[in-house]
Amino acid sequence: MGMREELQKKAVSRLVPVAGNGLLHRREFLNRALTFATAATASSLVPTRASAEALTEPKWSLVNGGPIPPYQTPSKYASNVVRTLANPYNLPKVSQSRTPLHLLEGTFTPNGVHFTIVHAGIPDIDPAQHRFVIHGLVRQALEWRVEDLLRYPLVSRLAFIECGGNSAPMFSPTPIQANVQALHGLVSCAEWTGVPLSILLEETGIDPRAKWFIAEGADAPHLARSVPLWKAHDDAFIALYQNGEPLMPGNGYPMRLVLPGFEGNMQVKYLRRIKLVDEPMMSYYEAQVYTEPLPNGKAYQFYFINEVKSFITYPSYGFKLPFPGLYQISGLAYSGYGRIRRVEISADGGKSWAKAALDGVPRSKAFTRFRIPWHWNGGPAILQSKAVDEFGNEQPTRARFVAQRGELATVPSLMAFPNHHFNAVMSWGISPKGEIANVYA
Ligand SMILES: Nc1nc2c(c(=O)[nH]1)N[C@H]1C(S)=C(S)[C@@H](COP(=O)(O)O)O[C@H]1N2
Ligand SMILES: [Mo]
Repeated sequence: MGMREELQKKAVSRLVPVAGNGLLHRREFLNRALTFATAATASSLVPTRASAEALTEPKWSLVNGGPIPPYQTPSKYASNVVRTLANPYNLPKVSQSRTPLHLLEGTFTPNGVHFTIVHAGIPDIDPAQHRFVIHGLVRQALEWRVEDLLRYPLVSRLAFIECGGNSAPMFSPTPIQANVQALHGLVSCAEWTGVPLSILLEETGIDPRAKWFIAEGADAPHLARSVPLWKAHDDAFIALYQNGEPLMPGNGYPMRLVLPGFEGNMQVKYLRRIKLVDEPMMSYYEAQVYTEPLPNGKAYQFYFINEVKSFITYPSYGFKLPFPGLYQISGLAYSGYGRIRRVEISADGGKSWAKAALDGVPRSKAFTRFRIPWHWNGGPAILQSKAVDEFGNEQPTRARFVAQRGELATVPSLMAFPNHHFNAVMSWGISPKGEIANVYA
């Protein structure tokens, strides 16, 4: 046994599993600092003895560095942390780009890699000429320019946005081997800043007959969706900033509707008008595309809320565990209803569960990062995460989900969305070689 293995073996022998197949207590590392302070011999869980090389000056520390660009982009060594494009040649059809969630940490999605879906390309909107109108069943129709909106009290909040078609490959009858980005990359989370819609509606006045509002974008598809009016009184807002800077062109510049927790398609970008109406308009995207086909041949209409969901981002398909030992499981959980209350992790395909540590204070309708240490003994394992939100909504098993919502008869293409709103428990199978596969458990 090498020195590395010996050091790690010594450290691992002190770890106490809390659930089957090597799951460790979520506070193992914090507790360890206490218990190990009194231990006679040093032992590290990720061990390498300090080498002479590590104590030598590296070459970049001996010369002047490069210039500062006006707008910085990631290190060239992190050039793999990019979106994947479904329509790279910008053919006149829908374009999707997926967030590399398996290469990110924390809970904010950087603006450069926030997922984007546009149904007819990214419009080139001059903010000085853009007008936003509220009309229909109001006392008085009003319009605003960007500079007008900026004179209102702005609010900032975290919110995830998820396309209803995210995770659609999970409806496949057999598991599709693809990474987190390909399977679940149509969700991102940002801090959005803007003006509450309720404030603007106070100014236009609301006709009591109004029950819905239709939001429409200024881009070519004139994407329009009906939103129940209660959402305007609740937490809908017109966002102008994304993670502190003006909205990105792909995410709605100069303004978009944010409907925290609602399906991405309703969060109309390039927002041009909101019309108050007494009934939904049954637009293409709500009557045809984003309805929910059910096994009995009927469809679930007006499926607005993205339900409680989680997935493990590491380890996941595409990574390989190099040797048995200690690993940190990490992933994302979120619910369109509110806060994440807890996330449970299994390493034995759902037979036993342990609570993951939640990073920071879970925020409503936003990403929550979960983590738990795991000692992989080199045998087969199935990793799963199951999130529960503050209202007790729990992610269903895939079997239960599919019984209610159906699955596809044939393996779909990764880009097709033949069904929507998949939120069941996901499973990563680990082979004794350390290879990771999408499995149904
Ligand atoms: N005006 C307009 N709004 C739009 C779209 C669009 O093509 N045009 N795409 C919708 C879809 S399908 C989704 S999933 C979300 C994606 O938001 P994002 O691109 O900011 O991630 O925007 C929605 N709003
Ligand atoms: Mo979407």
